[in-house]
Amino acid sequence: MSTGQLFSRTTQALFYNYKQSPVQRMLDFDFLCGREIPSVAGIINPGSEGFQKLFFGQEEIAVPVHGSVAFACKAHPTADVFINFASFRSTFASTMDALKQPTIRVVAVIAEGVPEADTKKLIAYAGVNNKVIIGPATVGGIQAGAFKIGDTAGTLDNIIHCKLYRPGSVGFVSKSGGMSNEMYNVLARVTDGLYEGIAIGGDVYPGSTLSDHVLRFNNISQVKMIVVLGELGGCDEYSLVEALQQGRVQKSVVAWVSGTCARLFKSEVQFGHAGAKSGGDMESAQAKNKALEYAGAIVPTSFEGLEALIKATYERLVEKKVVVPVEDYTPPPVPEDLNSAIKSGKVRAPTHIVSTICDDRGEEPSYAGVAMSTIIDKDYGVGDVISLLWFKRSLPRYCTKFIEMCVMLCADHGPCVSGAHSTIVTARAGKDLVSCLVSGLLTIGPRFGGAIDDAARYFKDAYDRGLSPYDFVESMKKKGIRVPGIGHRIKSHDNCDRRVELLQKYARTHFAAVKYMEYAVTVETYTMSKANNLVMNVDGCIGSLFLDLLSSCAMFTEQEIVEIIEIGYLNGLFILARSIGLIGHTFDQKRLKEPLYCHPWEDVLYTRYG
Ligand code: Q5B
Repeated sequence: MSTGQLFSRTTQALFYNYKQSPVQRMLDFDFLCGREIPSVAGIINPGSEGFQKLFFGQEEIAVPVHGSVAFACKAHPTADVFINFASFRSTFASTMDALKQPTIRVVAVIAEGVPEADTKKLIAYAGVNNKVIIGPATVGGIQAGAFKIGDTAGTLDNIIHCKLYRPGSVGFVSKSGGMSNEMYNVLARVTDGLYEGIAIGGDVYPGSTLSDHVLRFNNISQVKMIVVLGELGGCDEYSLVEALQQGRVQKSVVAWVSGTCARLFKSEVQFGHAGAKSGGDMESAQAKNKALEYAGAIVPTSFEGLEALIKATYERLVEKKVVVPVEDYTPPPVPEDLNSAIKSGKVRAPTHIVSTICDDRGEEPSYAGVAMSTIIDKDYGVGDVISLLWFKRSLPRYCTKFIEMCVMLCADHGPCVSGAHSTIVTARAGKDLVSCLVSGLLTIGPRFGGAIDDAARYFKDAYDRGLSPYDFVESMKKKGIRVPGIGHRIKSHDNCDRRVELLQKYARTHFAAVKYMEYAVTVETYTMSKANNLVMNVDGCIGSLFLDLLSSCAMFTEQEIVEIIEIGYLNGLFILARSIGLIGHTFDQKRLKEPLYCHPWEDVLYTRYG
């Protein structure tokens, strides 16, 4: 790096307080410039470590994330620029932390509103320790074709338009970041472009001044002319006047101090920047422009004249062969992010998930097209919600009430059944709620609670084929299959299952037809002639009654009914219902602070046979 250079094509930075967009913009700029290594070596996100996935051209790279400035500097000893995106509240501490690191040479402070007292301390520390601060309240800076700080120069389109992907011959320094963008445009139009541009920031006390950078540019051989854009307020421009008067700047300086309109106001005017306010006469744009011109800068009579003067100065330098205009080329295209390309309609991409039951976009989520507010306003019950989310239609209330009855009646069946037992043992082993619930749910299957779908399948098939109960049960026996929905461990002819009675009574009253259930009853009559406990159980009852609901409510085609049975919707009713009880058993055990369960030895037959 020649004297005065802040950056090069190998400069790497540490980025404090991760913001995806500016970091990605830096990497996109790198790719555009043909840099070989990314300009962001690492990210510092206090308290978190790992990596962030970002793009370097088309390639996805992992940029390391560090939890502290010291760790980051140790991990990346060649990264000598620190880009600080901390808020104004934490800027002082993090900037001071960075300035104290021997590896850090340049610190860019982006935050606005940093207390002046803090900035003064940072400036003092940087001065003694030979470090450069850009900012606060700045967008940063850029060395064309080499390195860019954060959001400097805006979008990729603007960077390409302003030819910032390759170095030109102009050194530019301004207070305003916004005006820098405007000026990069002007420079691309009337010169061979920018070499380096710095926005020192609009605070009263900038970390580095206009003259600091002009003097640097004066030492950079590639910079052939210098453009300065000052602002009313403060006295920063006078140090440049002094440098010019002392002959410390040999290169042509075109300068303009904006804010001449402040004179039109009767009282003191504060412009956008903290430092940009009309103060005494010396601080006026007019006085500064005059002083700069007097000291030898090329100063137009108005901002409108600035572009023409830059052009004339540049052409004179070309004529004198001080500037040999750089040759232009087309930079490589930077791949556009898929999201922005989709947004602008440039590309289309196939979706990876299809969902038809719930839409959470927009102002209010909806279930199968019914808005949440309708569900609440119209007093929908959980059966109506199941109807919408499982069957994608609003079933009549007598149907959804039947669903609710199934859920309520199957919510629990005591602590001794398979599911509850498992959940209780799990809870007593100290496991969390989800584990306890899941251990119980995992017992649901063909013998316990999960026979509803099979009951529906077999009853439907037997009834539709016109099989007599005898033929049906005996054919099942021949195949070695127990009739799903028939049989119970406890319940029998003399110990009826009240749940079955209640559901049957409701269906007989409200359903248009109960042919499948009546068929199941005839099967039950036959199986009970074999054994007292071969009753229609709750699974068989729900399975057969749901067939009746589906076929008699006139809201499903035969094809849809077959699909519902084939997919196996109906075990879902038991799973949903029993989750309520299993959760209850978990809380119960935890509330009782029951110790670890151990099954008694006496209750186990220890044998070597079997
Ligand atoms: N036999 C439920 O059996 C159970 C027969 C059968 C023809 C049958 C059994 C069965 C079908 C599956 C089913 C849901 C395993 C049940 C539920 C929820 C619950 C649970 C709760 C709750 C009970 C003795 C003799 C044998 C068998 C014959 C038995 N079932 N024949 N069709 N279906 N059912 N599951 O009492 O000649 O001696 O060899 O698999 O519908 O899970 O409350 O507990 O809310 O939590 O252990 O209600 O019926 O009788 O297996 O010793 O059989 O009867 O062939 O004959 P058991 P087993 P044999 S509701």
